[in-house]
Amino acid sequence: MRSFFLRYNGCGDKMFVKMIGVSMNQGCDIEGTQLATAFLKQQGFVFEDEIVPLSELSNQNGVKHGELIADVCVRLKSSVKKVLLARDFPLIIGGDHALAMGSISANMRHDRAILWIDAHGDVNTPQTSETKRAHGMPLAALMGYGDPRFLNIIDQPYVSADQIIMFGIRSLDDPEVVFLREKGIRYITAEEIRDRGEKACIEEVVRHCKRYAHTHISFDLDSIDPAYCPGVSTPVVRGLHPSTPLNLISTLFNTVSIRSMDIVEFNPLLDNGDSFTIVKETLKIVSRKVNEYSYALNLEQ
Ligand SMILES: [Mn+2]
Repeated sequence: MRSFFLRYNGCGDKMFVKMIGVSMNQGCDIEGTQLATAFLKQQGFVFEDEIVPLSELSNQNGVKHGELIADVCVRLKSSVKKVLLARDFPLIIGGDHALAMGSISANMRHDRAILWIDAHGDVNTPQTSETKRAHGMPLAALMGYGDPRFLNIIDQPYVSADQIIMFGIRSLDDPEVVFLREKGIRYITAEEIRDRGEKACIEEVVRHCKRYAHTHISFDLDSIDPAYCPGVSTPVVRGLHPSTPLNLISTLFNTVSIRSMDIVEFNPLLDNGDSFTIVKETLKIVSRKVNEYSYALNLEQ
């Protein structure tokens, strides 16, 4: 299988999607997400780079595997930067969601929207987190709140609340609700999507993203209901139908400039094939949209 798709990127060069695998599960401490890259490679997907955690580093200061995760994010950040500098499209494959501290900090700009598709808020800090797992903390860290080792990854100015819009949320800890309300972050819950309808909610996200030059999408598969997407480490019931985030992502690629994207929390050990299908569908959308002409990846296997 060849790698990837072409589009003129304004400089007369062709744009390629470059997949970067992050073989990390230490942010959630449940077996499986660290195997996603190896699984996808077995299926024939081509990766530009793979970030593998170093052997166990210090586990101190409250956050589980904090040093190891910070190290992974620093290396991921430079890998993503390299792809961006070549004017290609970085597609980061998790791995748990803690990796977003690395992928997003590679291109921290005030003119960029961040779309966070997730069941969870991911705005805990070491003080508020009950589990002390880093995959519940990346968005707070990107805003400047969290473990100093994580803040070291991130360049200032930090992400501001205005830049962020969240979609599919339905599992928030009490301190996360306080955080989101205090900062004024717009989060669209799964319930609101059912009540107001998918179309109206997608339109709201599009309006948000249009206010910025570029958008980063961070797509956590646990936004989808576990009945349709069982291959995730921390499932939450009453989630989205798979078509909802896929329609959202497809609409955004049609209407705004998407510059980078994460697909996280894919756990092949817990999957029955349905989550893999959703990953492939997502990759199809990205490949078709990034390449105006054709897509070289054969995803019809
Ligand atoms: Mn998440």
